[in-house]
Amino acid sequence: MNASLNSRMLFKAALAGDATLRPPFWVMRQAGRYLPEYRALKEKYGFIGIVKNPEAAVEAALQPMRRFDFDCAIIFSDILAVSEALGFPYKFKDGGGIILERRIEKSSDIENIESAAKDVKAKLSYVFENAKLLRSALPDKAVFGFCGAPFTLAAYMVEGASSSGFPRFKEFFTKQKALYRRLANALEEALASYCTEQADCGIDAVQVFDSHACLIPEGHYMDLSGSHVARIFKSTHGKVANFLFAGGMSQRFGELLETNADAYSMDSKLSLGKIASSFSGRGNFCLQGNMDPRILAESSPHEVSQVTKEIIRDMRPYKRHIFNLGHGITPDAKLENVEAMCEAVKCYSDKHE
Ligand code: 1CP
Repeated sequence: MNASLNSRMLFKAALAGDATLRPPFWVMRQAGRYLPEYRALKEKYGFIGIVKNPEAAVEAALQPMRRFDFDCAIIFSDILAVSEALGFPYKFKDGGGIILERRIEKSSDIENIESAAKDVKAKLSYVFENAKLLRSALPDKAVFGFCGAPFTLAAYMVEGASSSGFPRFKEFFTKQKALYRRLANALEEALASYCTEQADCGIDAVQVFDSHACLIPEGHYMDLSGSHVARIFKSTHGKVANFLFAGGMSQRFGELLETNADAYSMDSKLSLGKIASSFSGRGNFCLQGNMDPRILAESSPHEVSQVTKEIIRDMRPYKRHIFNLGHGITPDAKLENVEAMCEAVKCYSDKHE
C-alpha cells in the first residue's frame, strides 16, 4: 500500500481492486447550488450560458475541487445537452425542474432524431473543448465525462418536461414498443459517438446516468435500457472506465450486471456492503456510493462523519469502492457537513475505525 498515490492513481487502484489506505471520493452534482461561488457564476452567465462556455464550465467544475479537494472531477454540462443537439432545447420551469421546447408526438419526430444522431458530435464541440480544458487543469485528478442513458433521455423527450412518474413516457414504452426501440437505437448511436469523443479528450471515466431506470418493470431492465447502455460501454471499452448510475435500482442490482460496467453507482436504499457480499462472485466490478444526500442537509457534522466511516468500513474487505452519495447533492446541503464528510474519508484509517 502506498501512501503517496495521487488522486488519479488512487482512483485507478480502487477500480483494479488493489489495496489502498482509503477509498477515492467525489460527489454527484458536486458543482451546483449548494456552493455560493456557483450561485455567483450562475448569476453572471445563467445555467445554459455556463454549459456552453468552456471557460465558465471549467470554472464551475473546479469550484468544488478547490474547496474540497475531491479525488475526481466531472465535466460541467447536462445530460440534456445531447437531446438539445438532437433538436429538443430545454429551459428551466418556474418552480423547479426543466421543460423542453417540444416533445415527441409522432413517428416523423423519430425520423428527424435518427438523422440528427448521425452527426450529433458537430453540435457538441463545446463539451469536448470543456473536457480537454478540465483534463489539462487537473492532471493528477480522475476526470469524468458523462451522458444520460438512452432510456432516461427518452423519458424527457417523450414527456417534454421533468415529471414525478413520467406517465406519458410509460405509456409510450409500453404501448408503442417499435417506436420506443427506434428512438432508443437512435439515442444509443448518438450517445456512443458522444462518449467515444469525450474519451478521446483524455478523461479517465464515463458515467452513464440512468436516473429514471426505476420506471422500468422488474425483470425488464436489460431489454428496455441496459442493452443500449451495454453497447455504449462497448464503444468506450479500453479507453475509459465505464460507470453506470441506475436510479432506484440497488434492490434490483442483479439486473444491471449484463451491462458489463466497470463500476456501478448505487442509490442509498441498500447498504453497499450487502450488495458487495451478495454479488461479489459475479465479476470484478467496483461499487460507488452511497451515502444518503439528505444526511448532508439534515444532520450534524459528527453524524455525517460517523455515517461516512461506516460505509467505508463496510466496503474495506471488498476493496473496489469509490465513496460518493447515493444521488446528487441537494442545494440545501450544509457546507460544514460536506467538510466533515471529506475529512472522514481523507483521514480514514483501518487502525482507528
Ligand atoms: O443551477 C441550477 O439550478 C441548475 C441545476 C443543474 C446542475 C448544476 C442542472 C439542471 N444540471 C446541472 C449539472 C449537471 N447535471 C451535472 C454536472 C455537474 C456535476 O455533477 O457536478 C450532471 C452530471 C448532471 C446530470 C443530470 N441532469 C441528470 C442525472 C443526474 C441525476 O441527478 O439523476 C439529470 C436527470 C439531469 C436533468 C436536469 N438537469 C437540471 C435539472 C433541473 C434537471 C431535471 C431533473 C428533473 O427531472 O427534475
